[in-house]
Amino acid sequence: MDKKRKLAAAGAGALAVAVALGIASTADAAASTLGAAAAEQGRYFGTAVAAYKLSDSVYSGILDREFNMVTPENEMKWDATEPSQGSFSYGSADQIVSHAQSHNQRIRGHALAWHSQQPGWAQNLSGTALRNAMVNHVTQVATHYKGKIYAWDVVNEAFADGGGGGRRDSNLQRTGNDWIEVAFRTARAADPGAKLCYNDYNTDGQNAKSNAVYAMVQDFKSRGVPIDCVGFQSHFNSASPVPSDYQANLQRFANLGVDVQITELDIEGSGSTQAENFRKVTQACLNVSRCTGITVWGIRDSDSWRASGTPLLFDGNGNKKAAYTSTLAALGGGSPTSNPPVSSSSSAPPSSQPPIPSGGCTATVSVNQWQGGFVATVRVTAGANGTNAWAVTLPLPSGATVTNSWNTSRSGNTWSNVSYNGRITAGQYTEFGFQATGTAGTLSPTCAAS
Ligand code: 9MR
Repeated sequence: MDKKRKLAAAGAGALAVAVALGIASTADAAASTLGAAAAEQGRYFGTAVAAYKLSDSVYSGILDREFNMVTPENEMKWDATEPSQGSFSYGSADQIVSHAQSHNQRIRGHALAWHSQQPGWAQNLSGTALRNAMVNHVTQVATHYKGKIYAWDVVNEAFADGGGGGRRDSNLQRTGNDWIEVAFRTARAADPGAKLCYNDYNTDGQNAKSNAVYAMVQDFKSRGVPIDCVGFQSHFNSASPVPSDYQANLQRFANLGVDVQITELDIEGSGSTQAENFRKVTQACLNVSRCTGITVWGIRDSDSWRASGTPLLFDGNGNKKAAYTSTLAALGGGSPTSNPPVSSSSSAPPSSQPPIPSGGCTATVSVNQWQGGFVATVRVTAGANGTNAWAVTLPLPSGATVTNSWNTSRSGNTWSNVSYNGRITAGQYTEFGFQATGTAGTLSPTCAAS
């Protein structure tokens, strides 16, 4: 039998199994969207969003179908959120947050402290007055969004380009070299449940600039300055291509004990070259276990800050490009035959004898606890036969109250898969999480698969 027919036969066998078990076909098909495919890999797939475009139905249709993480493109920046000193304006950012929350999308906050897009009044401050204004800004904005943010870009683009390996000159830098750690400590105090990231560009490969960021993260880790993640913007074009050591660079940061995230991905170009570049970047993230997700910097080419370079996954009409297909395939999604459902029973005898569906699953939990609350991330790993669906039993101590959750559906102490993350290939995992008030204590999850 040739390869194609073999795959088709395996697919048909698995379909019969699914029908015999009464399992919804959505749980069995390879994930057909970026967000669902990434979730099956224990990761997210996000995009930058502009509030004023949410009323465009093509735009929001793609957003809500494909993405499960959202970064406000400009709406949470200093100029937008504090246009005059001490007077905060959250309208557009709140619009994005409530849209995301009602569509099961998490939020990357961007950006608390940055030399650019400062309101005029801040640009005119210096010294202690600016330092105090920055601290107040971080406190106010992080408090306003407390409990709603997966990760904050606490500090953005603070290092200089070129070979010097130093800090970028800015009014913030001139308040003292410790301004970055002050911003991180302030953000942690305001929203202890959010991951705190340093975010930059031209740090995607190993070079003087990324070495300087690396040294800062290493220093923060050794002195207990709170930092949880590093964002790699990943704006690529022919003058600044995907570096050959991209994955190695992500890995060396992950080895410092932080998550890494691809935060503003766009790659100028078209056709198969662009598709291959997106595949490479996606694969690099998948190959680094602490690479928790990928965000592209806009939905359609026409939404891009560099629209003329057509750097995104959808064309101006909202059609999927070759780069979309290669990205989805790299995530393990796509047409069912390209990634046939796992079931040891696809070659099992006829349906009178129901095939054994499961090789079981295991669940582990990691907790980020702070005074009064915690975030739990639960990893569900499939046993030898893979899973079609799973349920994790996780009793919480009394006094703990869940305030929100993601990638799961909860009933009491039982946390189940949702439509897009029930099927896990043997040995692979997916992750879900929740935030709660109270104290986590020792959590002991148990997992059941079908
Ligand atoms: O995409 C953003 C664009 O709409 C703004 O005009 C621009 C202004 O600074 O910022 C763009 O987003 C930037 C991001 O916030 C930080 N990294 C570089 C991004 C592209 O310039």
